[in-house]
This record gives sequence, structure tokens and C-alpha cells, in this order.
Amino acid sequence: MFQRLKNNYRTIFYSLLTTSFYPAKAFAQWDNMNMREGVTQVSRDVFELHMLIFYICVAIGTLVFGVMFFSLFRYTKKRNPVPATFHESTKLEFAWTLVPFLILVAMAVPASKTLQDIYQDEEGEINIQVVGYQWKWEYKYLEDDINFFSNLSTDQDEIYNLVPKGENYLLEVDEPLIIPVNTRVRFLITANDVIHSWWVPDFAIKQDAIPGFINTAWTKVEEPGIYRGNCTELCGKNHGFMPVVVKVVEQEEYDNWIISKKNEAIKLAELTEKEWSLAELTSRGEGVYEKNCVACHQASGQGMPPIFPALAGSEIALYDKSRHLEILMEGVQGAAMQSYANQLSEVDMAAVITYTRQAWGNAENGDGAYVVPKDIVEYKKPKI
Ligand code: HEC
Ligand SMILES: [Cu+2]
Repeated sequence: MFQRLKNNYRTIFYSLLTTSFYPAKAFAQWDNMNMREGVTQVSRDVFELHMLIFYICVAIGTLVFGVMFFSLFRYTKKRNPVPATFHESTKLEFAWTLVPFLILVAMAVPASKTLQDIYQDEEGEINIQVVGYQWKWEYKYLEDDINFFSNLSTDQDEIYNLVPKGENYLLEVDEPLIIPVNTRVRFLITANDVIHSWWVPDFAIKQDAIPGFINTAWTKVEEPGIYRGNCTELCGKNHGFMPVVVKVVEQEEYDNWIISKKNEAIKLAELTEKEWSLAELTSRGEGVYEKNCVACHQASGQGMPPIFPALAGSEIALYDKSRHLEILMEGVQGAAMQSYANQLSEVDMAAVITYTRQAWGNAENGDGAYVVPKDIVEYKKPKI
């Protein structure tokens, strides 16, 4: 028994020793063990605070366990038959209350300072409203009147293990948030349905997104790059499928991007006016469907009954065009089917409805009636 234990210890000892001979591999793993330093002053402050507290804990641990093991060893009954009598020493009790108190106060000072920096809540040079939805983020650039949704872009096949997973599996989006480098950006964070949480570890930002409330956070990133995070509040079925991607670019690139976004809006208005053919609408609709609907209704249109209904063969998708339009525009109260009126452009809305009425044999089995962008514009007009 004893021999076996000894052998086990030897194995552990040798394996520890040998790992240290492979520094590259071992250190790569160690790097992942610690918090990341990030790319902002605040994130570095948070990191340094964490290291400081960590070293204080190590020192205290070493001291306490050192004294403990020393005493266990030195003052056994055999070595020290007559125990000392400092029981109920007021001085000692005073000391071991005061010293930890002072240590705590000493730790509270840098901690409060860092917290103060994190919550410095003044207006940014750029102010962006971040809205959590099941299961995507919306970004609104308040000064420039630009807004868009940021959807998971990982291929469904990767998710279902049909093809190997990519490098940024579940951490990639169709359209990232874009901000300029070395600029103070303030985020106004809220949600549209349930509580989400917007988290970008490299900026040391993690802020709850709560319907009806606006929480703020800010950053000033020093290095261009792509920074990735997640929603960190359990927010339903696809909680793990709503990543945050922030692309930090040089000021000039940012300015150009803003211009191109504004042009995009103008083009979209033109597209709404255009005469669409059925084939054009259907093919555009397929893309819209893949981005916005597959999470619940599945790429096959089969849904996940009984909660998420199939659209393939659905009575509404086959015969009831006006109810179909209404569901997409108004959502269904009390169900996960939300209104898409503000999330999709008129073109995309018409396209996705048309696609749903054409795909999976729905056109052959139903009335094949479809919707064009002008119908959506018409629907949105105030009714008297
Ligand atoms: C978050 C999950 C979710 C997403 C995303 C979603 N839906 Fe739904 N959808 C539902 C649920 C749940 C219902 C059933 C609502 C009810 O109780 O009637 C529904 C119902 C529908 C119906 C009515 C089907 C029927 O036969 O009753 C249509 C049409 C529909 N959705 C289309 C879409 C389209 C198009 C999209 C993408 C733009 C979409 N949905 C995105 C959850 C979702
Ligand atoms: Cu979420």
C-alpha cells in the first residue's frame, strides 16, 4: 500500500518536472490561466488590481500556513510537553483583529479607485446605444443616426458538427460594432426582451442589459484590432449564440465607414422603390431567413414543435398572407416570436415573407401569394 502511494507521488513529481522542460507548451497554458490584461487603461488597472490582491493573498497564505506548519512540527506534545499560556492575551487578540482590518483598508483603496474609473460616466466623444435581443445585439450610433443588428455568423453546419469548427466558432458576427481607436466611447446598454449582459473582456466591460433601464460603460481603446466577447446573462435557448465583436479601427477608416453606412441607407431607400421579381425577392429572403429565423424555425423550416412552429406547410405561410405579414410586423404576444418591424428593412421584410411562402414546397402546396417592399411601406402607414 505504502509502496504504491510512493510510486504515485513519484509519477506526479516526475510529470511536473518534465512539463517544466517544455516551456512553450506549459507557458501557453499558464497564460490562459490568468486574467487578460486587455487593451485599455481601465482593463490594465483591473488586471494590476487583480495581481496586487493576488500577491497579498499569497503572502498572507504563506505566512499563515508557514506559522501553522511550523507550530505543528515544532510544538508537538513530545517536543514541547508544557504548553505556553498566552491564551486570552488582550494584546494578541487586538493585534490579530487590527492587522487584517488594516490589510482590508489597504486593499479597498486601490479597488475603489479602479471602480471609480470604471464608472466615470460622462458623455463620450461617440455615444452608442447597445440593445440586447433574443439573440443578437443592436448598435445605435446616436450622433450619426446609424443603427444595425449584429447576428451570429457561424455556419449552422459547424454548430451541428457536420463540418469542423472554425477558429472563431460562436465568436463571429455578420456585422461587428466599429469604433475608432483612442476615442472615448460611451455605451448606453439596455435590452428589448429579457436581461442580457454585454461583455468584452479586453475592455474590462461587463454590463447588464436590462429592459427599461440604461446602464452605462465606457472605453478608450489604444490598439486597433478585433475584440470578442459574449452575452453573459442566461437569456434563453440561444444565450450562447449571441457574441459581441468589436472592431477598433483608425479614425480615417472609421469616418469612411460612417459615410458608407449612410450611403447604404440611401441605397436601401432606392431598393424599396424598385420593382422586384419573385426570384430576386426569394433569393434575398433566404439570406434574411438564415440570419434571423433559423435559430427557432430551423433552416429546414421544420421548427422545433411544439414551441417553435414549422413554417414548412404552416397554414399561415400557405394561405394567409395578411396574417403572415401581421405576425412578422407585430410579433405574437407572450411568445418568442417578436416583432421584426424595426429590425428588418422593408426590403428584407418583404423578402423573408416571400421566401417563407416559396421555400420547402410552400408555393406548390399553398396559394403562392407573395409580398413586395411596397406592401410593407403601405402596412406601416398610419391607419385612419
Ligand atoms: C426566438 C424564436 C423565433 C425567431 C427568431 C423567429 N420566430 Fe417565428 N415564431 C416563433 C414562435 C414561438 C412562433 C409561434 C407563435 C405563436 O404562439 O403563435 C412563431 C410563429 C411564426 C409564424 C407563424 C407560423 C404559424 O404557422 O403559426 C411565422 C410565419 C413566423 N414565425 C415567421 C418567422 C420569420 C420569417 C422569422 C425571421 C424573420 C421568425 N419567425 C423568427 C419563434 C421565433
Ligand atoms: Cu443574451
